Amino acid sequence: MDEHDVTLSRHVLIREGTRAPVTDLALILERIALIGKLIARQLAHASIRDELGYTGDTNVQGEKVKWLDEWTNQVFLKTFAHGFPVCSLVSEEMEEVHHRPENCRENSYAVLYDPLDGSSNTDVNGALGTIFSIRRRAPGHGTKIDDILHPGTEQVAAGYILYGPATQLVYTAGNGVDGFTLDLGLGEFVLWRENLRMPRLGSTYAVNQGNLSKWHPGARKFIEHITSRKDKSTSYSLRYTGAFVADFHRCLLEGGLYLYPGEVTSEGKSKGKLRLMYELAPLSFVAEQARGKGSTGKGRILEVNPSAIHERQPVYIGSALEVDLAEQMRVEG
Ligand code: FBP
Repeated sequence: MDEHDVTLSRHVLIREGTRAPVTDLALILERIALIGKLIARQLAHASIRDELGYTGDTNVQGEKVKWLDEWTNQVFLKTFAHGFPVCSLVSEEMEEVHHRPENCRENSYAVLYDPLDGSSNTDVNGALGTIFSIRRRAPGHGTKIDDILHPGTEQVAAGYILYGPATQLVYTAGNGVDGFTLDLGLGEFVLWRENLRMPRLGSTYAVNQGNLSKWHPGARKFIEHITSRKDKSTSYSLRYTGAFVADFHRCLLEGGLYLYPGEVTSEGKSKGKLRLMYELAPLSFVAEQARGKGSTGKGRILEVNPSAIHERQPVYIGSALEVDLAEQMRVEG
């Protein structure tokens, strides 16, 4: 081990200004790091072990479940089985909160997560991710979730793991954003970048433009506006991977915008696809801590008061100037 190699747990323990005690954070992030290593290893072999494709089940979102969606969710459940100080798990793949009363103490936490983001990429060896959000639990809450259904400003930590050519973990605990790369030889996440700052302006945007006709006219005008520039230096290129985590990671490093506008329903309402509690709130926390922004198109995602654990919202997230422009152009009316 090179003396310069700063591992994740060592870095967490010396982090200042965090929203939760670093000893609690180190325990929780160490388990999330282990989950990342297990998933990265599984993804590398899934194709030759016939672990791709669908299970035949449908999840709480009404989506067909991929084998890897199910497997990655089980990894979270097993890894946090003896997971003090985490006593509750909320997953994209589970309808209800998974609660472990034996792990409850004065200082207890819930982990809300999307075990495998970008699952349409599993069978084509595309980029994938895991997204996590850590929140305090009020003592004596049991399986009731009213103490979790609060705005994203109440997260104590959040981040993601990107399974790309390298496996990288990026997180914030309320005092800046740090990035780590999995050193396969060492089996450890080693510090790669500290205090990441998102450029205020980028030159790429990520969106499923195939949904254009379903959007609010404001969102269509916005895309037209940023793609109609003749001058190469101010025009935008489309970069869409099919995985929110991978597209967000590009915005974090190079600037730019990821958007998933709402689809206008017959009642004229705007229905988002991505989930607020374990996709949008955690990445908006990271974005803001890196001087970027996360918006519903009408306002700050971190100020949205959630009404349900699997609530969806439209999203415009990335460089501050692009998100401001989207809001000014009233993309969601
Ligand atoms: P999952 O968490 O179920 O993968 O859904 C989220 C997501 O896959 C994002 O990662 C991605 O950006 C988006 O949905 C892709 O949606 P679409 O296939 O409609 O473009």
